[in-house]
Amino acid sequence: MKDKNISSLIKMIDSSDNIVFFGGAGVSTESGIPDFRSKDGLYNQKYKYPPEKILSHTFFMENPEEFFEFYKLKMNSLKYEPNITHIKFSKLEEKGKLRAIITQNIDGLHQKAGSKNVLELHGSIYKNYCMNCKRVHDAEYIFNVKGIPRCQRIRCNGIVKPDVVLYEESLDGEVVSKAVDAIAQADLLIVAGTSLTVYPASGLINYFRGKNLVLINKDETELDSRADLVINQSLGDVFSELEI
Ligand code: CNA
Repeated sequence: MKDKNISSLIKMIDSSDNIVFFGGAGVSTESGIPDFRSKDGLYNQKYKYPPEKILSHTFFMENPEEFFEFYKLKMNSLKYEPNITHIKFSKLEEKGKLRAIITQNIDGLHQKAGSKNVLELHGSIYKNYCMNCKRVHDAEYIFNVKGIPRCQRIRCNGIVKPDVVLYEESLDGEVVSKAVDAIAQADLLIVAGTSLTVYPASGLINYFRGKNLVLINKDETELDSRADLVINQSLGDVFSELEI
């Protein structure tokens, strides 16, 4: 017999065709990519500087060499594959039940699982632009080149910056506006695998006016008291129970 909370989630999913999913780093931990704040997360590993400092705009501008050393070592998710949670959300979209995935992740795993309408609040490792001439470079080049990635256009030599939102940088207005619209129109919002501590991304949940707000996370979050259903389990355990 299924767990009571999981049965409630399944009922909510069955009765909705306007689901929006809002996720964070916890969605990809079961693919092997560490999150930030879990006990095995990046914030609990030792570096010369705290990760939030290295991943800031100021640090990038002042110490690009050290930034890229960290970025290439810790943010390279090219070899990872989608897990059961990515796959189930892709299927929900295919069936016409899910309208949008709003993710704080930069790993591209939702798209790798086949999802189409993915709003990446914090950008993606797959987009990289020369800061000088704007030429696009692929992620393989960034992660495999030695030292600071430089523009491959002849005589340009600009630094190629990953299009990921660093601390101190603002989110893309168009992506935010699409995310707000999707959340405001949803009747079921599933929030999962996020500590909800990174702003302004986590504030977007305040736009939800629909019927059911579900929070799925291993740890408690500040929004638990506002949710109609809270499931403190691993996402893999929850979504492997969903038959789609
Ligand atoms: P976070 O602050 O690290 O929180 C992750 C949350 O997920 C924690 O509360 C965990 O308890 C929970 N969690 C971890 N694994 C699971 C699991 N298997 N099942 C259920 N819950 C789980 O990460 P947030 O996303 O909240 O913070 C936002 C940052 C993290 C964004 O800027 C991301 O870009 C950044 N980030 C992204 C990736 C990625 O792209 N995969 C990896 C690491 C960090």
